[in-house]
Amino acid sequence: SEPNKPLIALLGVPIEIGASQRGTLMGPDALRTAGIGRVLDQLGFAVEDHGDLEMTAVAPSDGPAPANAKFYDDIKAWIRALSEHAFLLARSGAVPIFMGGDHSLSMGSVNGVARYWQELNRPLFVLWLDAHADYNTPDTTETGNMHGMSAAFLCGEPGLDHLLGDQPRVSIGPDRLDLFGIRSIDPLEKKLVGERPIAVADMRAIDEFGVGVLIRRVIEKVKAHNGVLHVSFDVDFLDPAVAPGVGTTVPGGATYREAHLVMELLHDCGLVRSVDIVELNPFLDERGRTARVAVELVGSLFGMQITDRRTPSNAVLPDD
Ligand code: EXY
Ligand code: MN
Ligand code: MN
Ligand code: MN
Repeated sequence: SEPNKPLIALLGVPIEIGASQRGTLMGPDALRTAGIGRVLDQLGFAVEDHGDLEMTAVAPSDGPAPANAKFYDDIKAWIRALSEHAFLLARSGAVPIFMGGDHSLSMGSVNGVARYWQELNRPLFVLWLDAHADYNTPDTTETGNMHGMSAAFLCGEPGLDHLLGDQPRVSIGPDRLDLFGIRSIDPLEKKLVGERPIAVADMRAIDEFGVGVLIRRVIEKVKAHNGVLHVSFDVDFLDPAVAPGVGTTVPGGATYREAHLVMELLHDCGLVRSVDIVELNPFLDERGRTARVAVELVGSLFGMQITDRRTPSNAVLPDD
């Protein structure tokens, strides 16, 4: 890559067994076809595409798979390989963009980058853009699909304790998770979230306060802790009318402009150091429409602006 151009590392993670619907294994290539590399290159980044995560041989089963965690042994292999790779990419100084693949991949991507930031003693915060809380454990899940357990695992909840094997598990803790766009949560999952210090901006909060105020609050919190931000962008955060190509659609999601404003504000804050783009299912998409919207949103996250006019945060948030 050319000198002094900020470096972005693309890594495809073609996993689908964490989801209920097959098809997210085609997500990475759909994002490539929709031009994710070209958009980032045009924004001035040096873009390295590392291809798709290669599957390493599964470690011999180190204990019985937990009940109610479908395809646990296979997902274990993905997560262990991805966590190691994510750690190395973060340590290389690149901004890694993990292209899914279903949301179970975040158990590896976030764990890996969190391991790097822990070495630098910088707290890692996670913004979870999603219709779902993904805060189930094997004990609370109604489906056994592990893409619904990622946030809980990353916050240190029990039930998947051997998932990473001998790799360090770096829990971010519930106080560093922001659930944003939630509109579908299971009863036991809702109870568990309610018992934890998790910041939740559900769709009602977004309707009442607007994404501008709510995202600024997330940014101010990260700044106050001298932290860095990982954006875990589940494409089903968007309204199904905008993003039909996902396996678990829920009506009443973010509009096209709400999603762009989220990304534009995140770009302006300069704190985003890694990204997941997950749950894109080209098999359910309509002529690549969802893949294209996802790539446009990544463009906004990395600096595509309408008029390059920035609004200072104090223009919106009341002075304390
Ligand atoms: N809460 C449901 C479950 O646990 O199966 C649905 C989870 C959907 C997960 C997608 C990735 O956001
Ligand atoms: Mn590589
Ligand atoms: Mn999700
Ligand atoms: Mn979701």
